[in-house]
Amino acid sequence: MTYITKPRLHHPSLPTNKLGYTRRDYEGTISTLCAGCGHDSISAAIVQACFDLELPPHRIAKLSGIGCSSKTPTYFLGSSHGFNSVHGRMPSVLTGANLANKDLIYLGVSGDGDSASIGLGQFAHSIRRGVNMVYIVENNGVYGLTKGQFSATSDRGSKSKRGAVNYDEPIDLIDMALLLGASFVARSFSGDKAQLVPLIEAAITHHGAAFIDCISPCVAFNNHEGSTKSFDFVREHNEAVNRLDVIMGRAEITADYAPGTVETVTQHDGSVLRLRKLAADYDPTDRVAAMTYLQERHAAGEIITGLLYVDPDSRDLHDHLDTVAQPLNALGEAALCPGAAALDKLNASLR
Ligand SMILES: Cc1ncc(C[n+]2csc(CCOP(=O)(O)OP(=O)(O)O)c2C)c(N)n1
Ligand code: SF4
Ligand SMILES: [Mg+2]
Repeated sequence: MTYITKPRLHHPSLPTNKLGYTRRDYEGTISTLCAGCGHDSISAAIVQACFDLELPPHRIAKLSGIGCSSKTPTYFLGSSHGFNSVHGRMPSVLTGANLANKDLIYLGVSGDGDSASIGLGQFAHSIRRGVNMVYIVENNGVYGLTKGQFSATSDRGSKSKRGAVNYDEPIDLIDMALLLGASFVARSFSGDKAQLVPLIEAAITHHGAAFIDCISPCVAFNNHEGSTKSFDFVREHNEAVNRLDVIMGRAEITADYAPGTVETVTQHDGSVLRLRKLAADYDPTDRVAAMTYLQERHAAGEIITGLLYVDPDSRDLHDHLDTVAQPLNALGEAALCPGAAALDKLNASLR
């Protein structure tokens, strides 16, 4: 038996959203990950975000590669579409699915091994193409599933469980996402649900490539002294630049804040991101300044979290390709195959 179904019994007075679903309706099977694994907290945050946004589960497609992180889509959104692909290949499968049916919400779940090693090229191209998706890397700095080898995001000088030192420079997927043109970039920590849930909600409402690097400690192989991805290390070095609220449907903003401490960003679909500034000089709409700030703070040993960059006027792959409004998988044969005369005309226009 490769999965354990959750018992359907639950408290009769669990809150429901406007679709009539409880939080349980967004869950999957029982997790088989190690007790305490950070990845399970990310699954719980995804469940909460989809419940809060009142998303119909059948409108969501979850895709992943290979790894403990990539196993997690089995543990959430049990009624959604799912595709568990090959190691590092989630982005191309997601891109293809998105091109065929742009009406679904695409959730790509990956690991640091899956995205920063074997899938680095795939990660890069899906981001630079602006595929409309939420791409979450559950970053624990190791290959958890294959028993704790250093991954490409392990910091130089950090130590494995057995004391071996990593001499390689790390790849920072946030730096790469910014450089490659992602229109939404955030970093969070699996141990900070209050920060992570609104970031996932904002990423879902974002139109374009939304990337979240979520530090997610591996309790089996990378939670010891000498690791920079352990619960203790991340808690001690975590510096959030802002705190986010997502307001759907232009609801009135009622909370009171001191002038200058709140920044609002209105997205494509009318949703408003309300950012309570924790670092006074941080502007999440300035890509170049964000890159400089992150490099400087990284050199000072800090792990910067929060919404790091957002482009409110973002475009996606379909905008770039100027595809028709109707999803391609819903077009009939006549539209997809306009016939020899139309092809002759096109060929003639290119001569
Ligand atoms: C083509 C291929 N190469 C190697 C492997 C072996 N393998 C499975 S998972 C994995 C690394 C997983 O690490 P990560 O993506 O960080 O996920 P984690 O388990 O840490 O969540 C590797 C190397 C594989 N399954 N397929
Ligand atoms: S090996 Fe690590 S990443 Fe995998 S389930 Fe266990 S704690 Fe999580
Ligand atoms: Mg990993």
